[in-house]
Parts: sequence; structure tokens; C-alpha cells
Amino acid sequence: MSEIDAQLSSEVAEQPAAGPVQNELESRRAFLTRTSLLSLAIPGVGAALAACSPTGGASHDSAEQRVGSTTDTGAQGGQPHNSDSRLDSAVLKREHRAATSATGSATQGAAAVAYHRFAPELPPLSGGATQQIHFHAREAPVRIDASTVVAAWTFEGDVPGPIVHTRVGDTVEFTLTNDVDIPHSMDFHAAQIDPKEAFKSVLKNESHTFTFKPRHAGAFLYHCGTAPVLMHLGSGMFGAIIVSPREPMPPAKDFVLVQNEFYFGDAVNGAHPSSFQKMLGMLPDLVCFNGRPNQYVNEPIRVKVGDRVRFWVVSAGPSHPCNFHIVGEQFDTVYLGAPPGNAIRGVQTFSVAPGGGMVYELVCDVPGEFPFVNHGFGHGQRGAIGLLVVEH
Ligand SMILES: [Cu+2]
Repeated sequence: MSEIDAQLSSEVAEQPAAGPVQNELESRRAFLTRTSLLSLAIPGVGAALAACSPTGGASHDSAEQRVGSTTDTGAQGGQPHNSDSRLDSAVLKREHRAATSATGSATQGAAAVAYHRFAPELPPLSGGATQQIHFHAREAPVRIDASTVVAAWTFEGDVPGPIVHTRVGDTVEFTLTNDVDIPHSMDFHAAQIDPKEAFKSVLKNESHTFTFKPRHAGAFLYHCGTAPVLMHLGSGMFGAIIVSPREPMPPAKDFVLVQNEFYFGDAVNGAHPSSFQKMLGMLPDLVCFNGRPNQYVNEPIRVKVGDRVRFWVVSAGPSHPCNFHIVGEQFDTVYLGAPPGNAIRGVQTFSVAPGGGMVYELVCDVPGEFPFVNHGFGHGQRGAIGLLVVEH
């Protein structure tokens, strides 16, 4: 047993006692999490760790076992497995895709990909009490400015994925179909649901459906939860699900901003893959609102004098917060959670944690051009800045 293996085994052994079943579950989860990360960081270490697992390398999860055995023989037709599984990183390792997102279909045709501004307007509610949503997990080159194409892992071919808008108490029936070799999954932060089943990984050409009713209003993140989450989220698999309250909020112009970081490896076929090692270092190349650096400086968000403006701000991370501020303005209201409740007044800057969302309102009674920024200015300088133009 190597030094790393021994250290991990001793850490697992030191898990606090919480009843034998709970303790075993937690030990296994902690172990698998570490295994996934280390499998990517240190080629070959995953297999060694599996042999030293607290369950002796055997799985208690029959579905996981079945998939594991089909994957070992190279077959792809097994049951969808859990994001809690060794398989996810094992597949990555096997395909030599551990270090970057530069898969074939993520870089193909990069030079010809057109740029488009990501529309920040909150889409209207669908009207019905049940909303059916079907996303495909896809790899795609995504142009984020004139000179930069990202080899992205995506929902529906764009970064971020589509904005979902629903309402407290409505039903969301969601289906994920995976078009690519690497397993992917969906984790809706607006759902309260058993993640082991609902958020499980989906294999190529398979689909998985789950249903939930959001209980709280707010701006919520969704993201791929397949291990290692850092790699999947950091490569573009995220977006916003906006949950409106049942009770009316003040009439406003509603916009959605999802902040994310990009960590680039060397370009392949003209597309920049995401670098897992740089993600671990947490020093991003770019920080963006809605997936493109400075896009709302070049093509601002425009409103009229007298408009109330509401920003639903989500921080996708994967690792940094969004310290949201508007130069020359103040938020008359920030809803910390479950709007229209939990309002604080007269706010200059408020931080959205990675994996979080908040709602910001201001009344635009002064005409002008107002930069909205991540006031952690290292992030603003790297692209997390836009313009709100208030016109007569
Ligand atoms: Cu994924």
C-alpha cells in the first residue's frame, strides 16, 4: 500500500462513529469522493485505492456492480449508475480524458462556430402547472468571444444551459439524455429529492427522468453532478433554474445572470479545453456572466428610466463567489432566499456563494450607463462585468 493509500485508509478509519450503518455509508462516500479526485490527479492511483476501499473493493450497490462489470469489458449498455460511483472517473481515466475537456466532439469545427450573445431576459412561465423539460448532455465548441472558443461539456450545446423558469408548487418533469461517451447527470438545486436516484449518472444514448415540485422561490443553480463534479461543472455543465413565488412580486424587468469561471488548457483544433489541474488551482483565466467575458459591455442590458430591475444572480463557480455590485446604484432590495421574504434594504454589494443564488432589485430613476460587476475586482478584470444602460 502506497503512502497516499495508507493515509486515505487511515482517514477513512477515523470517521466519527454514528451507528454502524451510517458510519459505513459515510466512510464509503468520503472514500469514493477522494478516490475520484485522486484518480484524475494521479494516473493509476484509482485502481490501487479501489483495492484498499473500506468495503474491500466490493460494492454494496447492485446497480453499480452491474455497470462496473459491463464497463470493464468495454460494453456500454448497462444500467445508469450513481454519481457516487467509481465508474465515472474510471471512464474518464480509461479514455485518457482526465486532464482536460478536449474530447473529439467538443473541439470539432471550432473555427466555424459563430458567437451569439446569451439572452439574459427571464423567460416567461410556461402557463401550465406541469413543465416538461428535456435536455441533452452534449459536447460542443462554444465561442465565447471573437478570439476564444471553449471545448465545452454542455446541456443543450451552450454555456450556460437554457434558463429554466418555474413556480413554487408547480411540477417539473425533467429528462436527461446523454449523447456522449462520458456519463453525465443533472443536479437541480431547486429540488428536494433523493439525489442517489434522481441525480444519478446517465450513460451514452440512455435517458433518465425525474420529477420534483420546488418548495421555495429563488435563483437556483443546476449542474452535472457526475464525479468529479469540479471537472463537469467547470467544463460548462451548469445553468439557472428560476423559481417564482406564488405571491406576486413588484412588477420589474427580470434578468438572469449566471457567473462562472473558465480554466483553459492549451487549444486543441482551435478550441480551449478546460484544465482540471487549473481548476484545482482556482486561478481562473476568465470569469463571466452568462458564459461570455464582457458580453454585456459590448451589448448592454437596456432599460427605461423608472423601471424596477430585478437580477436573479446565480454563482455556478465552480469555486468563486459573485460579489454583485452596480456602480453608481444601490439595490433597494436583496432577497437572501425565498423571495419575496428575507429582504434586506439599501445594499451596495452582496456575495453569492458558489452553488448559490440571490435576487437583487433596484429602481432605475437616474439615466446613464451603470456597470454591474463582481466587485472582487480580480474577477471583474477577468470578464465579470457588464453594462446596465438606463435610457429615457
Ligand atoms: Cu457531466
